[in-house]
Amino acid sequence: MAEEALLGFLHSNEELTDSGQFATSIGIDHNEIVNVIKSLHGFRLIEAQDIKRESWVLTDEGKSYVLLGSPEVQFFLAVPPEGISREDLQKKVDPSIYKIGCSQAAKNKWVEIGKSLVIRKVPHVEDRVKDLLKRIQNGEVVDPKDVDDLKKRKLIALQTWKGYSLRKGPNYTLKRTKAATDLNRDQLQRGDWKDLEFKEYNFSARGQPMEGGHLHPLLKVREQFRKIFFEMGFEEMLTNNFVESSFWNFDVLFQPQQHPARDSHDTFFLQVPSTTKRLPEDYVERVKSVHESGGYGSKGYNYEWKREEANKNLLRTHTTAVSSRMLYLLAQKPFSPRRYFSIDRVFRNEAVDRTHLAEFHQIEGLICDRGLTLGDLIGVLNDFFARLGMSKLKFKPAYNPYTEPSMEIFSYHEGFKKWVEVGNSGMFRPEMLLPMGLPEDVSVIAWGLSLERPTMILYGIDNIRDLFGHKVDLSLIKTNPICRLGIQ
Ligand code: FB9
Repeated sequence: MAEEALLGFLHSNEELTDSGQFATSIGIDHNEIVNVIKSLHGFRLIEAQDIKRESWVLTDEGKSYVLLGSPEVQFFLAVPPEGISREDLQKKVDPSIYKIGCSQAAKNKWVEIGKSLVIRKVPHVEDRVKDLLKRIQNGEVVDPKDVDDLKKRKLIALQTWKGYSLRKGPNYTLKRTKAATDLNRDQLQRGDWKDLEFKEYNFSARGQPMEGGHLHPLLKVREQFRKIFFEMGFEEMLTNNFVESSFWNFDVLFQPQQHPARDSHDTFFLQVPSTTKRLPEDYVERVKSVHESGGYGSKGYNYEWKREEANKNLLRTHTTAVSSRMLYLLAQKPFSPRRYFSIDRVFRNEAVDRTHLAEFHQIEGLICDRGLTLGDLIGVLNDFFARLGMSKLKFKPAYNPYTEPSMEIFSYHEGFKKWVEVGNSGMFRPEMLLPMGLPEDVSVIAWGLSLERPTMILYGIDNIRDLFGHKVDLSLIKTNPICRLGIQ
């Protein structure tokens, strides 16, 4: 109806100058006309120009004064010619009118407000405010000074009306045929496809939102790291045990039993089951011996190593516990070089802050081969981080209980214009490798970093709770962009 009326009007008129007046003339709501105009404009059947009109309309308070009179007149009329006590007047006049009416009537010098008596000062008054409001309601022009006074009293408000003036567009037609949106078998067989007008493809239209599963940013970044490790010939280690014994998490790494990291302030120990059930006894003896009295060229730590300490179960503090298990298994058969990696959760009983929780995902890579040197470690680190887009590295000597030498890894971040610590690395000590049974000329280079740090930087998240945990906004999970790291 509205579409036919609009197209019909333009069929016999050059221009439809005002969509608002047109809507009134055909008795259709202007909003409905506007929707039709937007659709016809989209298909170029019409050309629409915006019209914007501002007009004053009465507020609810203003409308009530047109009906009941202005508060000052209501107040004046409540004062009898002989005067009235203030107490009686307050009972007579509506409380919502009294205060405004009293001040306005006094300001107009219509009444005199004595200590106890209110008297008239004029015999009668004109309700000018009511008259002005009625004229504005009728669309009449009113003196700007009066408009300003009424606006200040919040009796009128400015209303902006938006409409359109219309002309025929390049695709104008008196009756719009519904554009066909697909070509089907019947149309082809009947041949009436020849008479159809097909809707143009809107290549800028956004696709329908995919309702389905969504990957968490951490998982997207993890996939990029897995891809890089696989490209570099690494195999993924099995990391499906959050619970570990202190033996595999610390002792086999030659980490002494009195090391602070093994304290319950830094580590989550389990109450049930508090101890591990089974360890390879021959290997335990070699680990005990290397801690107490060294061997393999090492003098050891010279303390009494306790089995019950090694038996304690904990939540693994690093994925290096997984690396130690893999290397031990590797040492139980004839040696062949290997490249392993792992990416999984680790747990530390440490103070939490904006960027650290009591757990994080550790990424760890290791290469086990004969005659590896620190140069090989630096080389593989440059290759690995270059694939992440970080080509400018520098290394700083560091200390780890289970690697010697050890290096902190730094990369120059062009965005932050500063060096950012991107990981830690080192060569596993002989006191770790040789008790496992690995050949003497085999060395292992390894490095680690976290998954959360790169993910937070890549996704511009500065609080870890927005990325991980029960407060994560699900819309982040649904709408986070794809992650493409480094060389593709
Ligand atoms: O991830 C870290 N930083 C990082 C990594 C990537 C990155 O990419 C950006 C896109 C550009 C940005 C930053 N770090 C290691 C360094 C710091 O964030 C540090 O403050 C936090 N570290 C964690 C441990 O903190 C409790 C990150 C985590 C970490 C540290 C060391 C290892 C693993 C994870 C290790 C190891 C290791 C060493 C030798 C042999 C085997 C494993």
